[in-house]
Amino acid sequence: MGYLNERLGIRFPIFQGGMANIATGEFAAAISNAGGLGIIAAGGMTPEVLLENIRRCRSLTQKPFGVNIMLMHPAVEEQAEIAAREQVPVITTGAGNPGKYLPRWKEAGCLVFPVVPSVALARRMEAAGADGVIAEGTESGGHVGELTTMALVPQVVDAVKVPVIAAGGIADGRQLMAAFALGAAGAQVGTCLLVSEECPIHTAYKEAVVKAGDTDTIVTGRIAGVPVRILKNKMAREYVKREKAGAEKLELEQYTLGSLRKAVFDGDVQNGSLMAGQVAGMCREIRPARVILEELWEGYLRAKEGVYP
Ligand code: TUI
Repeated sequence: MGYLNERLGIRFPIFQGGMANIATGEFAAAISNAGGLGIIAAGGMTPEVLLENIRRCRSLTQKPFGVNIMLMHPAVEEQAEIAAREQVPVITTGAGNPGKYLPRWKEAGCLVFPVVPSVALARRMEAAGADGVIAEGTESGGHVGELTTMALVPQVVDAVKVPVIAAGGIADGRQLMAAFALGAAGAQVGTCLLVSEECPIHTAYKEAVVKAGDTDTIVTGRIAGVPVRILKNKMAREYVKREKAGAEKLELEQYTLGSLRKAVFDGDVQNGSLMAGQVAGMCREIRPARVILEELWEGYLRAKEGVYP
């Protein structure tokens, strides 16, 4: 048993990524029951809905689970307080610096793992009392930083003493092995779980991930300061065209407003924002979450013995 498994009471040292508007209490429970750490994404939920999802998750699993707080959310203060009051076992954060919430979460007994895109934020989070950090490379889907997982993870590992979880570009056993080789204590995965049977996104979104190739993602919003990796489609091409033509940030925001929900709930694969990482090209089948996680782990064990793939 590794350090993270023991500390958290999970079978595999694998976190499920936040995934706003996607990761419900039911989905998080399915991932926890499959041996990973399921995580409810507060992004896209009102505080009341977050509370319902935490209760639903608890009713569906005896295993530990987490809540991801997306720090750009307008109701972030209330969500942060709900996570503390409910004493959720693990809190992860994304898209900002959660420093002001850390004392409250620690007082409530939660284990806190902020996503960090840089060494500087990793150091600050360790000093503020984080239990570990998630070093997420730009290969990830959704809101991304600049550095790749390969460059970021070892630099964060060298800079902090707390455990580092690698994220971005991990979908099979070879990549998990590589994450451990870089000094990570575990991995966080999102894209490979988008194609799980339990994932509540529209089938058309899942099929678009299954069909995607290696070069089929693009980062929109770099100029507006909100870089988001999505599958290439009509919406992505139009966004990038407007961005290059010097469109106002407000116009771009209005254009993307609600586009993630269009993809997730309506299955609109042309006008929706289909967030996915660069490993979409390796996610070829829709399978139960348990099978995906077990294969990831067994692939790692084989890779460790020098058997590829
Ligand atoms: O947060 C994510 N991925 C996400 S959030 C999301 S919802 C959304 N939708 C549209 C626009 C924006 C968000 C979809 N995917 N990953 C974790 C992550 N955190 N990536 C990058 C960061 C990050 C960036 C800057 C974390 C901290 C940070 O710090 C800035 C500071 O204040 O120091």
